[in-house]
Amino acid sequence: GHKGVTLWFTGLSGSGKSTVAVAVEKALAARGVLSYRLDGDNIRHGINSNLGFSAEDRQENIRRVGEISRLFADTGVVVLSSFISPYFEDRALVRKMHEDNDLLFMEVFIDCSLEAAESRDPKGLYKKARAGEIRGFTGIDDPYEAPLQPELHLRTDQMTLEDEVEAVIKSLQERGII
Ligand code: GGZ
Repeated sequence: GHKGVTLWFTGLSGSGKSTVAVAVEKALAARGVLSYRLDGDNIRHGINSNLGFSAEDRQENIRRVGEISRLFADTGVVVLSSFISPYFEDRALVRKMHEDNDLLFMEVFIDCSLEAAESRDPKGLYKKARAGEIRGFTGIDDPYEAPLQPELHLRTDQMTLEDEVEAVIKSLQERGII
């Protein structure tokens, strides 16, 4: 068996967090490793549907998601959590929740220039933010505090998805998790 762990993907909207998480999920499944993905799509429409994007609401979003990740990790599953999680302090709290419970936590910085993320703009949200139709959009008029010492740093505007998945799998192997 393997130890439970949370891989915490942090980065701008459109940086590729969910894309990498989906591909890692597939690569783990191919190795017979059970994983579970958490992201805005299954969380912000459900348990966190009462939260918006103020600093306070983002903090509460991340706190709840951190607790959910911790519970899943405790079952031995590899948890793949993808949230912008723009604040150092909020990510540090999630790390502490895991470490206080002897659970592994790996912060994966999905690093992509604002220019590249904005040019992808899959949902047209950057365009709306630039037009002032969305206020407080991360990277435009809201902060993103980049991790200083992430366990993994993936530059998605310079790497292939295949290489990114390989880097994640390799770091799980090096830590003896899989
Ligand atoms: C950032 C926003 C905002 C604002 C809506 N700022 O590209 P997406 O659409 O699918 O990813 C973004 C998602 C971010 O939710 P998170 O739960 O990951 O955020 S946080 O960790 O900061 O709590 C984007 C959409 O929600 N979105 N408004 N103002 N992203």
